[in-house]
Parts: sequence; C-alpha cells; structure tokens
Amino acid sequence: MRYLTAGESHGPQLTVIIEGLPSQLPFSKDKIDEQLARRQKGYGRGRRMQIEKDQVQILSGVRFGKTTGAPVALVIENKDWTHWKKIMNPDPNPEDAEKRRISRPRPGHADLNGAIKYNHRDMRDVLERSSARETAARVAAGAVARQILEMCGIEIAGHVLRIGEVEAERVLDLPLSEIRRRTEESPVRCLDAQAEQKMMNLIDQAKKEGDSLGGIVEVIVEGVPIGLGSHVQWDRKLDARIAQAVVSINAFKGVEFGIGFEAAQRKGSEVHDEIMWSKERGFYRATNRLGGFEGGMTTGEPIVVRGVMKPIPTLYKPLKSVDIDSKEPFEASIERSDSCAVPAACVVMENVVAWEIAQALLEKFPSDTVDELIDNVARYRERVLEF
Ligand code: EPS
Repeated sequence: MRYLTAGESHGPQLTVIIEGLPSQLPFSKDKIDEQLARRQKGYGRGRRMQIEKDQVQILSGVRFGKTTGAPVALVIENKDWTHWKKIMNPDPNPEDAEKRRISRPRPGHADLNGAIKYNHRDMRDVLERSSARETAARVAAGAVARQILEMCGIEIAGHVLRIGEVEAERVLDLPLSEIRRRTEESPVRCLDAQAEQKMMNLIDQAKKEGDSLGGIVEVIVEGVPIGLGSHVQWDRKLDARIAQAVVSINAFKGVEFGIGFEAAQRKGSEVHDEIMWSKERGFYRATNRLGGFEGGMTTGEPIVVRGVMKPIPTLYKPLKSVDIDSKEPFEASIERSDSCAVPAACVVMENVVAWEIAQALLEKFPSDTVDELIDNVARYRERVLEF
C-alpha cells in the first residue's frame, strides 16, 4: 500500500492517490472529514483556518460505500484559492508573474534551499508546496488507514505533552477511548487541565509578541499484533519507518519511542522490559519502556511514540535574512501564520503513524479483500497465543 500527494497551499486543491487498499473495505467519507476537522482546530491556529472547511471528495476506487481494490483518489479543496487564482495560474501569464513574487527567504523555511536547488527566482514556487497545508492530504490518507486498523482491533490516540516551556503531568494507564474523549474537549489536546491553561496563556503571550511555539506530541497505538516490521533489513524496521514518517511532518525535528532519549542515562537493567507468560495473554512484557518495539518489530505492547515540533518559522517578529535579488539584508516579517500548530500536529502525527502501521499490517498479511485480512490477523493472533 502506498500513497502520493500533490497540491499547493493556495492552489485549487490537494490530491491524494492511495494504491493497494484491499477491496470491500467499508469506506466512510465522514470518518475522513472528522479527522480533517480535528486537524483544523487547536488553540493558536491562524486566520487561514477560518477560511478553509476541509472536506474530502472521493473521485475513484470506492463504489456504494466500499473500496473496489482500484486506486482511491481523494481531493480536498482549498477555499482560499479563489483569492489566488491569478497568482497561482498554471498558464503562461507574464502580467501576473511579478505580483506577490517572493525574493525574501524566511529563516527556518524551505524557501532559500528550495530556490537555489530548483533555480527559482520567485520563492513562492517553493513555499506553496512546502507549506504545512499538505498535511491535510496526509491526514486523509491516514484516516483511510485508520479504517483498516479499526477492523483489525487496532486503536490509536494522541495527546500534547508539551508546548514551549509548559509540560503536562503524565497521566498513566488511561484507556485510549478516554484519551480521545478528553483531548477532544481540550483546545490544546492536553490531558492535564492545569498545564492546558498555562499552555493557552503561553500561546496568547507568544501571539502578542509576534512569536511562535513548538512542543511535544505523544501517540499511542494498542492492539498491534506481535511481529509487524522486520529485523532482517534496515528499511523493514517498523520503528525506523515510523520515525521517518514523523520527522517528515512539517516542522518536526525528532522522534523517540518509550523512554526514548532517557535510555542514555539508565543502566540496561532499567531499560529492557522483562518477558512474562500467562495462559490468557501468552507472552508479554512486565513494563513497556521500549515503547512497543524490539529489533524493529512490534512486541505486542502498546506503541508509544513522541515527536518534537519546532516553533513555526513564519514570525511576525522579524528575523534577519538577505534578499536574493539585491543581496541586501532585511528583517523578515510575515503577515499571516499560526502562532502554535502543535495541537493540529498531534492529529497529523496520529494519522501518519496509523498509515505506517496499516501498511506494515498489509505487508505481513497481504490480502486482496478486507475479510481475508481480518481472517489472517485473527488466525495469526490465535497462533501467537499458542506459541
Ligand atoms: C502555513 C501557513 C499558513 C497556515 C498553513 C501553513 O497558511 P497561509 O500562508 O495561507 O496563511 O495556515 O496551514 C494550512 C494552510 C493548513 O491547512 O494547515 C505554512 O507556511 O506552512
């Protein structure tokens, strides 16, 4: 299973093509729209989100509510495009070519590197595609993957652990349904009410100062069978593939599993999870410090993965940069942005992780129909219990 996205931030639409979905998968537009709506929310989002109302159109591969096995094409319209038709015109149009031309790269964005690499004198040709608007398309693909996971008894939830200097108190052992319920009610998708208020105050302050904030997001996946991914080759290790997917989300700079970077400070006996067995559960771990992975394969314990997002680099507060035409220094100051997109990024991360797990599931259990997949997973789970 694979997907590609296309589309610019202010072009007419975002497009996703998904190939390799099993047939007969109940395909819910509402469930995709629900994920898209979740991504649009969050305290600290800017004015663009008041313009957009992201909804998916299904263009192929689905008939009478089920996948056919053919590629699925999905489209999300950019409502803002009506204001950008001239600027984003694909036809040769010298009259408008100079309008809104960008010669001033923003520090922290793809602008300068992309312009040099692709030889663009108008950096709009870079930033339109590098914009985090593209994450709406990735969320749509992940929302489809979630529908596969759901049918195989795999659940996912995410929450915000940190925004700037405010860290949430860890809430242990909450059922994922409860995490989903509580984060949906929180404007910053945080489980700790006190931290939530502090996070919101910090976002207000950053906004007032023309600054931006990053943070840490945690995603948990339960019900994953043992043995997704493989130790035998570097590019089949599922934790590594999840790491790539997470760091590829705009502004994400790092990823950790379980206790993560803290493992460096602990002794081996305080890191590794002891192996247990019972008739009801089969093999399991006494703890889950490694976050659900050993040897690039799932252990059957919950996957616990965290991603760190840098503060959005589009700032009202000017940073020094250099104009690519005049080579004169200037102070970059940009009009419209989100001051904090960590709550939205939490939804993006949940969905990109869902995609990687669904893909690994279909690699372990190649199936042309969803019923075959469900049977294969169920039979494997029984075999694992008897191992
Ligand atoms: C973004 C800049 C802003 C954000 C955008 C990402 O858009 P605009 O330039 O139109 O104000 O709102 O995020 C989205 C459009 C989105 O859907 O998340 C950027 O430069 O990355």
